[in-house]
Amino acid sequence: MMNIQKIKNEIINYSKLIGFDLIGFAKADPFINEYNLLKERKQRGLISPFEETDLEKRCFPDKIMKGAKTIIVFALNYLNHYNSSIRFTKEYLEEKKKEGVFSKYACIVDYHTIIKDKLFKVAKFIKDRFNADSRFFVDSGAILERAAAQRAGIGYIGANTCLFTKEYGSYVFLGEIITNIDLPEDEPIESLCNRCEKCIFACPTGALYEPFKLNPFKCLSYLTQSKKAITDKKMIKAFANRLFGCDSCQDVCPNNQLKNVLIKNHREFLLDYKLPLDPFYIFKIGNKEYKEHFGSTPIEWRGKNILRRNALIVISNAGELDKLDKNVILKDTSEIVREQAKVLLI
Ligand code: B12
Ligand code: SF4
Ligand code: SF4
Repeated sequence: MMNIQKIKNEIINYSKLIGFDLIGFAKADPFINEYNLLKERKQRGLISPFEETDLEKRCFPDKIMKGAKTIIVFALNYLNHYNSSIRFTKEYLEEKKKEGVFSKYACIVDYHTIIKDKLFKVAKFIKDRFNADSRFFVDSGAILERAAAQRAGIGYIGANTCLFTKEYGSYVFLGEIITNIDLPEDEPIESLCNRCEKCIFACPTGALYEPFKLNPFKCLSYLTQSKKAITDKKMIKAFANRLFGCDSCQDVCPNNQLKNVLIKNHREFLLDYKLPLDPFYIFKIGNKEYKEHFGSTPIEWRGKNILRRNALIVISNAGELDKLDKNVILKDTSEIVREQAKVLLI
């Protein structure tokens, strides 16, 4: 068997060659602190539907792969010349009041596809070159990606619960490979979170109810994807003109200011057209146009009517609901849109 440091270097070199920005290695040991944290979250009813409910699976890597020895964590920067100018600050949202805004991760090509493709290649490389088994994950509820990234020295977790890298701030997607080769681990890095709490003050809904603690059900990133009408008037107001996703707690962080972070401009994330931002157009969008505009973005999988529900809220928050025919929107073919219309018209 080849020297393990050499194997590690080969994996790093190959991963960089196919475009990953950061690669870190961690032991596939249990995540005990996180297990206790998740048990507490479960008791408080704070596990979102996007998460695996089997906490053992999430915190004990050998429950997802027998003989797991190493977790290799990958980060990919997603800022480019199209999305990096979008800043979810109060001023920016106010300036764009009559237009909708998409968060930076949402208005580009779906990261699941891009990262899965790269992880598949690395897993194949590991199999072909070292005859070792691996399993890969991106955004699957089954692995705590931020905790794994922290352990692998990719970055640190800030008070807004995001994983920050020194190079790219928190504007990175994460992916992992769990393998049965025992590779040398990397050291966690020092945190640059100065606990200024700018992220907490910027959160418009109180979802970040204390540093490092997030209530997913109050988070606008969650609510813009939820399959129910938003009934709480305070939440509706806080929605402002968000069409999908929320970046407020990231964009205000001193460690995420564009002068401090690198923009990689990975071409594979770029759409070759601009997304429509007019909430009226989006509200009336047909299936064909929805597919054309959003088919390759991460917005697509939630379906057209969730985006139309969000557009209706944006129109209402801009004080322009009277431009739509009340009787038509109350009889919309989509139940979620009808329910939202009822709430907004009361
Ligand atoms: C469910 C989920 C959501 C939910 C809940 C988010 C949450 N914070 O829990 C919702 C829909 C709200 C969401 C929103 C977003 N998400 Co999300 N989400 C996930 C998912 C599937 C699971 C997250 C999870 O396990 N949450 C449960 C909590 C307990 O875990 P945690 O966030 O890791 O919490 C850690 C900290 O709280 C920390 N901690 C707790 N106490 C303390 C104390 C101290 C002192 C310290 C240092 C740390 C610490 O330990 C916890 C465990 O690691 C992951 C993918 C994955 N499998 O990990 C993506 C993931 C976390 N999401 C991601 C993204 C991009 C987002 C958004 C930025 C999207 C957007 N722009 O709208 C927002 C960010 C909102 C935010 N502030 O977190 C990326 C994050 C990348 C990064 N750089 O951090 C991930 C990793 C997906 C990916 N593969 O890239 N998400
Ligand atoms: S805004 Fe301040 S408290 Fe929040 S993550 Fe950034 S440095 Fe930490
Ligand atoms: S993504 Fe938006 S709503 Fe969610 S915690 Fe951050 S600022 Fe709050």
